[in-house]
Amino acid sequence: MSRIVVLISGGGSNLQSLLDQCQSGTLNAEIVAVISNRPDAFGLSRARQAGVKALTLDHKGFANRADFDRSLADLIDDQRPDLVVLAGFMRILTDDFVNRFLGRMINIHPSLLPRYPGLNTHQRALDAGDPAGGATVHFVTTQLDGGPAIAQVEVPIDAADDAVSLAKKVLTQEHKLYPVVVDWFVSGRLQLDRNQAVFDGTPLPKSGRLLDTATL
Ligand code: NHR
Ligand code: GAR
Repeated sequence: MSRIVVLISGGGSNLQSLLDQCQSGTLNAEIVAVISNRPDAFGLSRARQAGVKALTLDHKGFANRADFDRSLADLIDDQRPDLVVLAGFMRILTDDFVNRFLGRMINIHPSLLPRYPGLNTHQRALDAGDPAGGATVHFVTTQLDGGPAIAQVEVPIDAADDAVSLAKKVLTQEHKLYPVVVDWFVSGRLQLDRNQAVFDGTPLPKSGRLLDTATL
């Protein structure tokens, strides 16, 4: 069974969705550890509640990013994961770190990449008058939120939406999207090949596969 390490910084609702699907057997994988850079992250309690090892590596205890990232990478390697999953992890990772886990680390980002890499994505989509927001799962590369996309979901933006309501709607879809992509990876259907995401032997389109919210 595939071993997964999940990195978080906060609430961990995406983590919860993955924990639930591992627990129910829908996802044929074991979350062997959850690591947070913030000691107060609620997601750590979710891990403990599920009987999963919960670890904190506080970035505030390090002089610089390179030192923190080396310790984090060593801690991850200790867990012998097949896949590293970023789920609301809020620290930019150094090139050395990314290269250690290249091809076996994915992130979920709350926008329709390549639109709005970085932070504050929902407000930026609203300010631009976009008809839809969404989320993207991508391989993590040294290009921030610029690694090859694997899959997306779209969420329509209504006139009444603000950043909070849109974030909530997108997050609900993230909870469905992320386990699907993790399943693709652990079942051997998904690879990173020469900076392209390959699914069932076929390169995926630039923005990944668009999954229909109705069938997720
Ligand atoms: N690192 C690399 N190299 N590549 C990616 O694609 C990464 C990454 C690290 C995190 C998640 C990403 C997101 O989905 C992610 C992708 C944090 C920031 C950020 O600016 C930006 C993007 C993402 C995560 N972080 C601030 C920093 O200085 C701190 C912000 C805070 O602590 O609240 O690290 O959006
Ligand atoms: C999610 O919307 C995720 O896409 C986003 O933060 C939220 C985490 O929620 N990630 C980022 O913004 C990464 N910079 P969760 O902790 O409840 O899963």
